[in-house]
Amino acid sequence: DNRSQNIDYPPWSNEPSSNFPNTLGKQVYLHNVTNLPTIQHKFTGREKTKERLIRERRRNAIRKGFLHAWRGYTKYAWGHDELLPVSNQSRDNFNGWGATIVDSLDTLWIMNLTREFDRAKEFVRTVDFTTSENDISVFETTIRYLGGLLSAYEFSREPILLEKALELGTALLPSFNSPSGLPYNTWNLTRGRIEKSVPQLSPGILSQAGTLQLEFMKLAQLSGESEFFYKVQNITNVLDRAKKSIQGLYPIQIDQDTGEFIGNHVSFGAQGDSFYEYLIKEYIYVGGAIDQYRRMYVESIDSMHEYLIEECQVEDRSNLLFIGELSYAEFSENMHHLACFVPGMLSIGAKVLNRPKDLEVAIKLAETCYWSYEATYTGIGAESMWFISSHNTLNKIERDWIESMNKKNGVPSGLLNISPDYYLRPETVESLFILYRITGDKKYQEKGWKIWQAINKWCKTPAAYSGLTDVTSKFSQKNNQMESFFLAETLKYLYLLFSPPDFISLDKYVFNTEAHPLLRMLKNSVSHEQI
Ligand code: DMJ
Repeated sequence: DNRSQNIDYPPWSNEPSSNFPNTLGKQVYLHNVTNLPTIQHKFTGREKTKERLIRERRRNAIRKGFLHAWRGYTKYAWGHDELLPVSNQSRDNFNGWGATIVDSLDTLWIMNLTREFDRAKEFVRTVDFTTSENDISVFETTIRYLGGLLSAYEFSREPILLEKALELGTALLPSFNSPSGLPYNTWNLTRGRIEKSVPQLSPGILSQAGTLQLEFMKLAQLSGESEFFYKVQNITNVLDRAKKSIQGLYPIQIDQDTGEFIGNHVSFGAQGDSFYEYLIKEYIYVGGAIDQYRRMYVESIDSMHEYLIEECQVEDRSNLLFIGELSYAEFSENMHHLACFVPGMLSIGAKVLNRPKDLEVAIKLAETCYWSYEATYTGIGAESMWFISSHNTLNKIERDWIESMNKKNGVPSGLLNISPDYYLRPETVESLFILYRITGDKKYQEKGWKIWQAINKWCKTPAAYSGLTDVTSKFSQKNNQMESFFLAETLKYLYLLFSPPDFISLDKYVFNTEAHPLLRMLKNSVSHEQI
């Protein structure tokens, strides 16, 4: 039975007690917040002057890159969600609340861009987060806007940022009012659920339902309203209880009416990814006080090792592993760029839960993610790759034919197929940053620097940075997109990779899936005094 032992006997109480100083709102006092094993490598010894100079030069280069993107956005797209970095127009794909501004707030703070931060903060004051013209994505709104506001609030303590987070969190709550309590994927803040009559058109998505918890728990902690916690805890409980054919592997679609999974497609890439990431991060956030998250994470990772990790067949690279998918128990050799967050997640979990094998696998998966950059003409990794696993039974003639086609098309050897576009995604540099902080191995900084050089070379436009249509080709076009996560995540992780290692320490913060750092609970820390 893989059901939680904790659901009916929660490890929190609703009686104020000085023994339980950490709270998730006024009604939830966490009993057992502990100081978990440390995550970061013990960086001892003084940095040599030459090394410091190189590191600082690189750090400044990333900051300059950020400013280039930011200035292009402010010049051509201020107040809109995103700049279109080739045509210098804008788009409003996140309800026109200025997604790039809100998503960038904490990066501005971290990079010490104070004037820019103040201007962005004043903009936030003008946004009405209570109404929406269109249906909005509950997940994207939560990770980009709510996460951005909460993180920036914890850094700056500017009351308006918490006020706006509370306004937005409150406006989103009705989207959880399905029969099971799982959120609808999209919600109209003004009119409610428009497509209610055709629920079969939009079953719940695992990553969307399972990646709200950190933000709503933090909102409960900071606002005093435990309701936010209860809502997302219920989602976790529904996912925990729903029947799975393999313990720990959650299908990516779930019915909001019944709370049961639909179909049997399992992925650590699109539509699954950050659900798994949040299990370990929630556990870390509450200082281990809610064991359910650890148990669910361990169940998932144990099954991931067993069913989803395989060896690649890449020439001259014997050690590379990749993470595939399962579709109705059939292994699929497809790995998305999105899944390159896995090495970071695994290595954090390896430290906190003392699981050395997870770190070994993380290191190998990170090698594969880096290889996916190194092996293309542009030095940038593709959106999706189909590997040839070591269990694949292709014969030599078939292999030779594939390799000759790969050569002709610029596809890295060892792949069956590729989706060659690039959206300025962060996952690989995210994992490099985390592995650097965990192992102290400077090779991760070198890899990150190479990636940045490639991005700067291929993606830079006169106004900002753009994604690409084909990372395998010297004729790659720019796709005229700069998602807000480029400023929120990709550039932040690169900047932190070249920052002193105790700056935004992983032992103090947990990052939401959009790279917004949130303060962790520590034993004896008092929630409302943390801010
Ligand atoms: C971001 O919005 C988040 O990192 C999310 O978890 C996945 N997709 C993008 C980045 O690729």
